[in-house]
Order: sequence, then C-alpha cells, then structure tokens
Amino acid sequence: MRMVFRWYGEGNDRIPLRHIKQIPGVEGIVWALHDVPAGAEWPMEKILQVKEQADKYGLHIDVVESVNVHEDIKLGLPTRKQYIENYKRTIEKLAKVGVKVICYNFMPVFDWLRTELYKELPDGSTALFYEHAKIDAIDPMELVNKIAGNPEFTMPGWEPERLQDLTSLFAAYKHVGEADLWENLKYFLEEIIPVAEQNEIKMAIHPDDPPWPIFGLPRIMTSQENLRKFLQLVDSPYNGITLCSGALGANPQNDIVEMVKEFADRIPFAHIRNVKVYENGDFVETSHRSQDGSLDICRIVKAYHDIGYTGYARPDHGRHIFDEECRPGYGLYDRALGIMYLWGIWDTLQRTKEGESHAGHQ
Ligand SMILES: [Mn+2]
Repeated sequence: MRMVFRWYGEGNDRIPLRHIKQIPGVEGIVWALHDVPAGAEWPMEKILQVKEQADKYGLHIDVVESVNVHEDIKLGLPTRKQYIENYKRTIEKLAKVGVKVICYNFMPVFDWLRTELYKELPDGSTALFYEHAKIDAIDPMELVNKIAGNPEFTMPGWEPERLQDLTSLFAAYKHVGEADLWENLKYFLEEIIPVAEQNEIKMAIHPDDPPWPIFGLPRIMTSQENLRKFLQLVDSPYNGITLCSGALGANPQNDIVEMVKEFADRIPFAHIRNVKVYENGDFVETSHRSQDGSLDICRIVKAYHDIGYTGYARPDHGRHIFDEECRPGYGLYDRALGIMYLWGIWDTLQRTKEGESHAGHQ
C-alpha cells in the first residue's frame, strides 16, 4: 500500500506541502489542475509547475484526481470527439512527467453530493452529511447554491462553469437513460484505454457518490455487479477502479471486502474511509475507526493486505476537528489521523505475517 494525500494546489489549499510531508508514510500528492475546465487539454507548463512544487518536498505526483470528463462525452453528443482528443493529449502529457494513475468519474451533472457540509457529530466535530428527505425536497439549483455558493475555494465537481447552465443540462439528460450512459462510457473507454496502455497510465474510475440516482439523473458506478460489468467493457489492466469504500459503503448492500477480493488486480487506487449509515438510509462521514462507522475498516484493510496490495491509497475524507478551518472533508488533522489508523492496521498485519522474530526491535 502506497500512501498518498490529496492536495488542491498552491493558493488553492490551506495545507502546505511541508505539512503533508510530515504525515508518516505519505509519499506523494494526489493532484489536479483545478483551474482547467473539464474537456480542455492540460497545459504542460502548469503540469510542470506542480511537479516542481512537489519535487521540492520529495513528494511524487504519480496519482492525478481527477481529469474531469466533459458532459458532452457522458451525453454522447457529436462534440465529444474534440473533448476525447483533448483527454488523450492530457494522458500523454501526464505520462511524460511520470504519472501512473488517473482517477476520474462518469457521474452526470453532479459529482459527489451531500445535503450538509458541517453536520455536528456527538463529539463536537463536524462532517459531510447526506439526508434523503432534504434531497427529495430541494430544488437542484438551491442545492448548488448551498454547496458551491459560498466557500473560499471552488469545490471540485462543483465548478461554477460546469453548473451555470443547469436547466439545459437537465433537459439534455432527459433523453439519456442508464443504458445510454453505459453506451457512452464504453465509447469513451474504447477511445482512451489504448492511449492509456501506450503511455502506461492506469485509468481508475471513481464510483458514484452516493451510489444511487439523484434528481432523476442516471448513475451506473454503484454496485459490485456494475463494477464487474464496467471492467468487462474494456478488459485491460489499464481499465481499473478507484475503489472508494465510503462512496460505495453508503449503500449497506455493498460489501467492500468482497469487492477488494474480486477486483484485486484492477484497483490501482484505493480511497479508504468510513461512513455511518442510519436506519433510514441517511449517512454521515465519520472518523476512520471501525467502531465509529458502519464499515469495518479493519476488515477492509485486511482484505487489501491479503491480496498483497501494492497500489496507491488515500484516506479520502476526514471530519473537521481541532477547530481547523479547511475545505469540507479535506482538513489536515483528521485525514492524518485516518492515515495513522490505516498504517496501524497494515503494519500489524505485516509484522504478524513476517513473524515475531524482531521481539519488538527494528
Ligand atoms: Mn472517494
């Protein structure tokens, strides 16, 4: 397991790289050019700038999250051709600076979705929360204003230029059902996976968060069965999954341990975090500790250890703790705690496997 940490870039993230460097076992950043709109080719000078910044702290830039897929590709419009060409050029450029994995998603209109960014937990910390009743009652535009309207920084997946024309986007998706979305995803994969292969970059789709349709928009990266179907669309080691325990785990039907086992050699990137799912299906993000949420993170990490996982992992989200002012879900403290929990489980399993001969000494 190779630990990495999401960083939003100089001037776009309050957390400095020198702090990330101090989290034990973190070897690289998970990054993106957040000011480049979806569908545009990434400029090489901006890519090199991030590499230079990371190099200074001995952090690598192996994992990119995300290169966003333009809506016209998901809609299957004729204009997708140019956006797919741009995507291929970006893959080639990223390969030149040593990138190994590109995370992306194929969710229509909205990326991740929550109803509250600062839900108070019993211990006084706050975290991202999803409430079914609120989603059922709210107008999508109202939610956009709530999520993307006020923060200090733009939120990934909620970029204003992407959401400005919400009405026409919804109209466009009226004619796109699940079957069409699968078709459009297949078309996209058949175009880009050969380029990924040539450039030795593993593409890793992020599951839908949460894993069910929202506002009548189709969502397909939702279950073990659908992930299996996805991997068969283009059966290549370069066509893989970002297995996100928290996204998939919001549906109690999803068994993350089973997914790690079944998709073992097709998971170049793991997001490991916990969620607490309530009786009525609402869920809140919690600390990583198994006892705090509905997912047994110990068993999930053990599943990765059992398959001899050598891919990248990140703690994904964290709560907002110790009065930290941070991006929702992306503070330093709780993600760092999460990493230490993951390492604690991993290192214990590793030592147990190696035997007890060290008698407590290195
Ligand atoms: Mn995730």
